[in-house]
Amino acid sequence: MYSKTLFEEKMRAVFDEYVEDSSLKRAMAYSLFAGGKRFRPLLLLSVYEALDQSRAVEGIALHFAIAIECIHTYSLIHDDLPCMDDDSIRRGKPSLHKVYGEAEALIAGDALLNLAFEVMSGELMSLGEGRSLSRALKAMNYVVRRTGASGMVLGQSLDMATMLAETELTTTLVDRVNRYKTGALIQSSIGAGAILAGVQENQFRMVETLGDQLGRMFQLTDDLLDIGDSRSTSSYPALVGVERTKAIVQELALSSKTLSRELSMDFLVDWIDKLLCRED
Ligand code: GRG
Repeated sequence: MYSKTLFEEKMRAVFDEYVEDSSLKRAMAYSLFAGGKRFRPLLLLSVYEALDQSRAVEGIALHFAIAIECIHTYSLIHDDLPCMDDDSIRRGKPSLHKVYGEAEALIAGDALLNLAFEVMSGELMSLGEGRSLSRALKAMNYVVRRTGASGMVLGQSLDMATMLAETELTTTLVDRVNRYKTGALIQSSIGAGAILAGVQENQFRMVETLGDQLGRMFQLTDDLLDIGDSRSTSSYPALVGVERTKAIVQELALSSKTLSRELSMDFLVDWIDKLLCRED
């Protein structure tokens, strides 16, 4: 199983291989290697490892995991910009735009998104015609779709609208924002790992449900950590209270543990327990 350190070493090597030296590269690296839990890429890799004993496309899975972290990092860089959430600290350091300026931060985010496509498609080209290629294409399509206008980017747009108070807040709306903004990328990670491992269609539907539950849990635990942040008006605790939010998290933990066991992803039971007591 990949450790965070090993994943970061591999990501550094791929980053250096794909990106030529420039001040843009330094800006991208500032955010990409600023720390972070690497939860999503390690999720993708662990799901792949749990479901594919043959490890036939392990190298592809690694490149997809790196792509997911690039997409996650671009979304954080853009989210921190003054025109969005306006955050000056990210991963314990000044946000990228505070150091490199808004224009360069915007561009570095764009470049990380492109890099994700480059790293995924570059690996596809190394595959001959066959089952592995069709799985990898399907996984790439899944990641790209779930992080775009039918996924994470849509979630950000919905969230911006709620922050501008253009829409009345309801739990249904907040759930929708959470599902897209946070859940879709987590679903992409678990889904891509499962597709690369070759899961069957009926099993994949369960994987998507599990991704959705993990995404909701991740966002709600984040909301609970952020209580007191006056900008978090669209958070669940602000809407239904802390106790009710904690109860929902427990329900999600229970059902996602059951689903993990059914899908032979027992390692997730431990991860879910860690998520329940996360501090960052
Ligand atoms: C700008 C298109 C676009 C999308 C932004 C991810 C996102 C959508 C916004 C970030 C704001 C936020 C609080 C999102 C909820 C998801 C979340 C908790 C992100 C932080 O992820 P962690 O905790 O961060 O995994 P690290 O630094 O550990 O990688």
